[in-house]
Amino acid sequence: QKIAAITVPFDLGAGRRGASQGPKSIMQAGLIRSIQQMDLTIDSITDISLGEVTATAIDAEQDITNLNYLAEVIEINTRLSEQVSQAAQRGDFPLIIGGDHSIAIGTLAGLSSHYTNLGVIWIDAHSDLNTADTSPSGNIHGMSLAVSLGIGHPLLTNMKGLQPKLKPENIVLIGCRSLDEGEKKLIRSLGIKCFTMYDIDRKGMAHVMQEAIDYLKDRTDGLHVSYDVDSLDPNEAPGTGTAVNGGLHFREAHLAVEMLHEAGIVTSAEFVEVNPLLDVNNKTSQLAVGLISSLLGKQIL
Ligand code: DIR
Ligand code: MN
Ligand code: MN
Ligand code: MN
Repeated sequence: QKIAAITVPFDLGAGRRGASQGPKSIMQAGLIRSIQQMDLTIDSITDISLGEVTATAIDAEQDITNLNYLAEVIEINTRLSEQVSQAAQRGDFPLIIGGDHSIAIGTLAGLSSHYTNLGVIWIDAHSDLNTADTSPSGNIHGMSLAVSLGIGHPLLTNMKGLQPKLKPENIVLIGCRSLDEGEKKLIRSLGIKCFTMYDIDRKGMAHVMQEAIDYLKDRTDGLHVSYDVDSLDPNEAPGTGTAVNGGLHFREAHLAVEMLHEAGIVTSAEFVEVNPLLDVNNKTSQLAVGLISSLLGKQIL
């Protein structure tokens, strides 16, 4: 299968700048070389630019309180969703490189029409299930999963028409350790499957991933992996905007994607929130190259 790489140098969904330099830095860390060494074919590399942003899509009637850079987030995600949809249509494996996590809105909008039961594994210290009403920051990267469930501002949830893009029972959260009150309520009320750091400590990553895979494999007809590098411990991934202590270790983080590859059920992936401005010796970009390669099938032996 061919890989359609899509780079999204966008960071206005986050509270601090720098994730826009993620794609360039991950490329410089050798992503393409690493993929080619596995005898995989990269069909195309498409860079999504923000382009000209007019606020005309947002009319004066609409309440945009606590939605930072809404017009820009809509613009980039609309462009991204188009490219992701075309890649999926061609039968390629869409590989999206962010950028902050708000770009999951466009990725999932682009994917959803190609599946009747799209599954998502959301690996993240956060759950990104806020709305403008529950968000402590107004940063849309903390809202992208809620938006994909059809919960949030209509200009976001209505992207590409059909909504919601995901069903709550087709989502698995992995690595959570920083949840806002509204997010906790939503996880409970929708019954979203959630493996927190507690569960990972208690059961081990291998057990957790096997449960997640078994849970998703029969109920879904496609599986998207949305990998926020802040799921890792800040010692492993210092180059990210909202680092939280007590995260995944290097080996747990790799085991997760190795097991996903082995399961053979992944149909698309995105890696987000690498912020080179906060990084130490490009450690986080190099880590991202390793994680992406492992997801695509890189093995030690
Ligand atoms: C926080 C942080 N829950 C917010 N979210 C982040 O602003 O909504 N998501 N950093 O990745
Ligand atoms: Mn996130
Ligand atoms: Mn996060
Ligand atoms: Mn493998």
